[in-house]
This record gives sequence, C-alpha cells and structure tokens, in this order.
Amino acid sequence: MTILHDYWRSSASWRVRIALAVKGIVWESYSHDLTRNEQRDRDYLTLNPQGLVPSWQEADGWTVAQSVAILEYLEERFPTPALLPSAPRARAEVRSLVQTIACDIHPLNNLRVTRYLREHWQADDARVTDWLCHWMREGFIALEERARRQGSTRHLHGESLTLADVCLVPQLYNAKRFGCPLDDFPTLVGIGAYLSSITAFAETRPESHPGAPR
Ligand SMILES: N[C@@H](CCC(=O)N[C@@H](CS)C(=O)NCC(=O)O)C(=O)O
Repeated sequence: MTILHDYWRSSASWRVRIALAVKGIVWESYSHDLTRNEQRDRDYLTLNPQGLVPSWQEADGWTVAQSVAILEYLEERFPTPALLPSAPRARAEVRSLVQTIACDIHPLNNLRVTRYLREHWQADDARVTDWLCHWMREGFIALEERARRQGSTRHLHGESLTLADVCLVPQLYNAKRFGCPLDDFPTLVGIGAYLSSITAFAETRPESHPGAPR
C-alpha cells in the first residue's frame, strides 16, 4: 500500500491529497500530529530528515518528500487526467504559479517559522497573525493580477484544472484559517469557491481527513 505521511491541517499535504483524488490513486494516510511535534519523531526522520509533511512512501519503502516533487512524480507516473498542460510555455506558466505559492508564500507561514518568531522574537498572537497575513497578501496580490489578466473565473491558469489550482485552494484555506482579509482578491476567492465545489477538493478537505478532530 502507498502511504501519504500527512496531517489533517497541513496545506502542503492537502495539495497532494487533491492530486491523488483527481487521479483516482488509492493510498493510506499516516498522520503525524504537528501540534505534538510528531513530524520530528526519530522513525519519521529516517524517512524524511527534514521532519516536514508530506512524504510519499510506496510499498517497497521508496519515499519522496516535498509536496511539489510528489505532485510532479504523480503527474509523470499517472499522466491522466493531466494536471499540467501539454504546451511547454503553458507548463512553465503553471509551474510559475505553483512556485509563487509553494516557494514564496507557504514557507513563510510554516509552523516552524511562527514557532521561531514566538520563541526567539517574543512575537505574540497578533504579531504572528500580522506576519502570516502580510506574506499571504504579498503573494496574493501577484496571483490576483495574473488570474484577472487571464480571465478565467474557474481556474488559476486557462480553462482546465492544473497544479496551480491544487496549490491555490489550500493556501486560501490557510488565509481564512488565520483571518487574513481577502477583500482585495475577488478573482482568487471566486476561483477558490468554484474549485471547492469539485469532488476531489471537497472530499479531501482538512475537516474530512480521518485524523481531523471530530
Ligand atoms: N516545501 C514543503 C513544505 C512542507 C511543510 O512545511 N509542511 C508543514 C505542514 S504544511 C510542516 O510539516 N510543518 C511542520 C513544522 O514546521 O515543524 C512541501 O511543500 O512539502
């Protein structure tokens, strides 16, 4: 059985869960409770020395970490339905959107970053929220402009589902979770609302995860 090492509220893990659902791949969750620092347990560090979720582990033990690497791997192994367009320029554009989220927004909002702010810079809840919302806003300004220019109200790129959409919805979820204002991003919010109605997104959302509190 293939295992996704994840956590119900991990947005990087949710990206992978969406792609797995879109492609109809069967998998099992091995949940690591981030609030209890289980991502740093010795056994998990042997699989992923970075101590972050998600990691993807196949039946023979082969494991790969980093959500975007996992998404690209799944795309190559299970090419249909495709989550990358076929034309090289369009593929580069989708990857550019993915990296805006996965490289420039998400890492600044990570638990280990906010823990560091609290522990080493004495940041209280208000300051941490300000930090989170600031960096999300920076990224969303660029994404809103790109989404607006390309004109689709259903997808971040073109007229079909791509890895950019797979990364957008969990990031919007994070923004809402931390109460970051989204009034300036009507295109992104509209795209997010449409995507959230798609089964692969709805069924994999954090609250539906078997590890979510009931
Ligand atoms: N770039 C990594 C980021 C992974 C990541 O930051 N995961 C978070 C959950 S969304 C995590 O494990 N945080 C634990 C921590 O910060 O200690 C990826 O895309 O997989």
